Amino acid sequence: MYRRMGVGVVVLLVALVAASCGGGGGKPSGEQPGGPSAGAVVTVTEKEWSITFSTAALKAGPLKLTLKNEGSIEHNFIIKEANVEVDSIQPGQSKEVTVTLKPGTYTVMCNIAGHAEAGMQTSIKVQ
Ligand SMILES: [Cu+2]
Repeated sequence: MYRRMGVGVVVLLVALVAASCGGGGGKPSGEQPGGPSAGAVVTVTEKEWSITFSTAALKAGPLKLTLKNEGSIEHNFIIKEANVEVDSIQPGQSKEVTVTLKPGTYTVMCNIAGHAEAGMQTSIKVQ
C-alpha cells in the first residue's frame, strides 16, 4: 500500500515538472492549486461620490472585501441582494467583511441619504 502511494506521488511530481517545463507557450492560469476555500481578496474604495472595486472579475464563493473610506465624510457599504450592510466607515478607516456571493448581478451602494444619488451606487457582476 505504501509502495503504491509512493509511486503515485512520483508520477504526480514528474507530471508537475513536465508541466512547468512545458515552455512559455501557455497562458498563465489564475487558478490557485490550493483550492477555492481561501477566497479572493478585493479592495473596495469609497469616497465622495463613488464606489470602486479593485477588480471587475468577481467570482462566486467566499470573498473578502476590504472597505476603504478615502473620502472626508462617513460612508456605509451595502450589497442589496446579498443583505450585506456595513455601517459607519469613518474617513480614513478600513473595515473588512467576508461575503459569499452566488453568480449574478448585485447592487452596491452607500445608503446615507443622498449618497447613492450623488454617485455612490454601482452594480457588480459575479460569475
Ligand atoms: Cu456615503
